Amino acid sequence: MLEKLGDVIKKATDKIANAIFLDKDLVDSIVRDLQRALIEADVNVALVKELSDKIKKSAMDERIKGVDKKEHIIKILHDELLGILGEHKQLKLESKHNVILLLGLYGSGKTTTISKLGNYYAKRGFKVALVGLDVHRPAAAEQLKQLAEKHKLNYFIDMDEKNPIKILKKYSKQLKDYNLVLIDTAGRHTLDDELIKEIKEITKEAKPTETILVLPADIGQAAKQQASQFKDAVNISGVIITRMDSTAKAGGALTACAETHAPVYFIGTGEKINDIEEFNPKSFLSRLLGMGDLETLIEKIKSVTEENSQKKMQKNLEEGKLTLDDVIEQVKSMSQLGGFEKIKSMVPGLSNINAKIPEGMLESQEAKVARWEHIVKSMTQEEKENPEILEKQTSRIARIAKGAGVPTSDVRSLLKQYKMLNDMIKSGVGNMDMSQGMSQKQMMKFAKKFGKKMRF
Ligand SMILES: Nc1nc2c(ncn2[C@@H]2O[C@H](COP(=O)(O)OP(=O)(O)O)[C@@H](O)[C@H]2O)c(=O)[nH]1
Ligand SMILES: [Mg+2]
Repeated sequence: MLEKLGDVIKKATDKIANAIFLDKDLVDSIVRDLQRALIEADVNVALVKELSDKIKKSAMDERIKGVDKKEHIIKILHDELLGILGEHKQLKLESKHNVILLLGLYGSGKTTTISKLGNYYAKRGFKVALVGLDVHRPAAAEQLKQLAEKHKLNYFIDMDEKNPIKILKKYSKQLKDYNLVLIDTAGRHTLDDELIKEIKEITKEAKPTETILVLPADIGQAAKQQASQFKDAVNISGVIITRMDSTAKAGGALTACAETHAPVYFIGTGEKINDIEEFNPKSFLSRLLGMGDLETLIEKIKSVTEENSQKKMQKNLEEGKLTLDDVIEQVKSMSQLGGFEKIKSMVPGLSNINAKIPEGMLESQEAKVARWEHIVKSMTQEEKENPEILEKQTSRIARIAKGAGVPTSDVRSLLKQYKMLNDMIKSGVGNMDMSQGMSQKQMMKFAKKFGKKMRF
């Protein structure tokens, strides 16, 4: 997702940071690279020009000199990029009853997003109901049903009813028992009068607390026109951008929404149920710049791990100390999170390490994790909490292996995994100022230490 743009911005900041003389030629060449990459990401030319002018102006500002100047330019670049990404606004949810209506054209990702949102909020304790009002395509209700059943979400559909208002009326009483009602609607090829009429009728009946437009990222800056059209016709409160993973034009879609002042609540980053995240321009930018983002990682971990182990792991992550249970939980969650590659881009510093996990490797982890769970069960409480004490303790390791019915090499491999993740968390997250990212020096040290070891 926007990797190329991220690379160019990273390179630009490196060039600024490493320059001995920050002369006009250098600034011009950096700005040219940035312009090209931003336009490739489909960001509006006028926005790009504004951003470049500001960078050039601050670079040539004679009042700021030396290191201050470098910092100043990087800060301007950061702030300008943040500016074009828009404000951070979250979906407003009351504890009692919320009705969220999802709108959008054909194939924008409404139904997929409904199930992702349902799953996301069910994991956060909401009692969720999905309602299918796409009455025009016969397969639509079936798709919603399948997704809901797969992810154990309650759903309300009526395959024989062609009037969405009647469906709403039919279930209105039952839906009162849910504190989050997510409504899937029909799309069209364009926003025509018929669609507007239908949406207005549904709105009148359902009284949504939030009306969200679903936009696919691949339409790029055309998102601006679509967002404003929908905004004019039916009062939308925010946007969800889907398919961020499958296009280089996502920059256009994001900045277009900011231009129309339509807050982006969530972004869809893949086809799987957990491929959705709250859009926070600041963390998005940090990731784009390769600074990593602990907040988002923790958010993701939250949605795929059990409620009570979450808090503990979050605390442990923040304190830079993992337990063996956390390690097992983490490896288990990885495949659900979208693999190590995805996690890597979220942990500060890790994104710069060239440690690739071979594809399919994570799938073969399940059996291993099961053995690890046996191993942990064979440990004493003290050993569980401080696995360090097992280092070089051959007899203890043999005892644990025997208890778990596994070879000692398995115990050692778990201990190694534990040590690696723990060290990684400690040096990658623990001592870092999140707003600054890692320094070049820290990064090199880190990469040297872990680059080769990053194997499971
Ligand atoms: N890669 C990717 N595909 C997505 C994402 N969201 C939706 N899709 C796909 O987009 C297609 C259309 O989605 P659907 O939910 O049926 O759209 P709808 O017509 O608006 O309900 C499906 O093939 C989805 O799997 C996403 O975030 N990433
Ligand atoms: Mg649909």
